[in-house]
Amino acid sequence: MNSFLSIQPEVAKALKNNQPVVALESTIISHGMPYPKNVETALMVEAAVRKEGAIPATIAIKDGKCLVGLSNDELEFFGKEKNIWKVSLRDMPYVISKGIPGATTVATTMRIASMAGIKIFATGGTGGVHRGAENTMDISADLTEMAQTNVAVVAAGVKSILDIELTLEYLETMGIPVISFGQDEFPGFYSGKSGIKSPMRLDSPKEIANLLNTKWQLGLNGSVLIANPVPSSEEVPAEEMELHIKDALAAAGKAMIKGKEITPFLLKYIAEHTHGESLEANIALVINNAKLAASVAVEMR
Ligand code: PSU
Ligand code: MN
Repeated sequence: MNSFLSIQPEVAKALKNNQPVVALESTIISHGMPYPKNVETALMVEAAVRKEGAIPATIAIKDGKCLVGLSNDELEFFGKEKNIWKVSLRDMPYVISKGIPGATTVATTMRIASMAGIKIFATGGTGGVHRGAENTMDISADLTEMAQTNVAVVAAGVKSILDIELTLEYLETMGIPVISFGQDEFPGFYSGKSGIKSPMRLDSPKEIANLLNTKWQLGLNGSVLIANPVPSSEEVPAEEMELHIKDALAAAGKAMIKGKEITPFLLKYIAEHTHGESLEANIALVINNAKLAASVAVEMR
């Protein structure tokens, strides 16, 4: 086994016995939500995975190791500590060789999940092609990672702070199937709607499991994006969110926020300017995604 991996005994046992395991990311904890809501959410997400009959494996980096499965103390650490590195793929060798604590993005969580033998991963929204990417070239490494690593991702679409149509084009170019769960429309993260038709639709965890097994048995490498709409009781209308997103983007431009700082900046700005409404939607959708990922993991065996 890879000497940089440290798999929690419960997770290792589940993997060995071919039981369903769902990977979870830590950037959303350290950089995506404020303390203590972030830790409360992480615990609810893990509980949701267990309730569906799967084992949760939250992934992060600490003391030179890729941790697969975190204790409650470790979740608290990653939620509370201020100097946690946001680790995308390019940062991985740096933080591991220096022993810096790091929270893993979708890209890095997928890679570590794959090293551990986990097939499915739940998050809020993936990174993608940013608005204005034709000038900034800001395209998340989440997308290039999805092109090559065989771990499926359940998300509520791509974060609506991005350019959704360009992101879908990029996913098509990379050969990544995009499935909307239970609806024809591609979900819009805070809202179930985006106004954009989804490339494909499936209606049950069993059908999704079947598609994943088929893709990988065909020898087609890479991920599948399973887009799961936010529960309608918790959604924030897309038109309302759009105003906040525009404000947030303007504020980011003014403050000259760039690169890896942009996503955390926008999420924080939006949460503050919607009086927590967007945060509540974000929490509800992550839990909802964890549930679906666990049901698919159960069907995949
Ligand atoms: N979705 C959320 N909250 C987050 C993220 C996504 O609801 O914090 C994080 C994920 O870890 C994702 C990262 O991989 O943002 C993308 O960052 P960037 O755009 O810098 O690649
Ligand atoms: Mn970026």
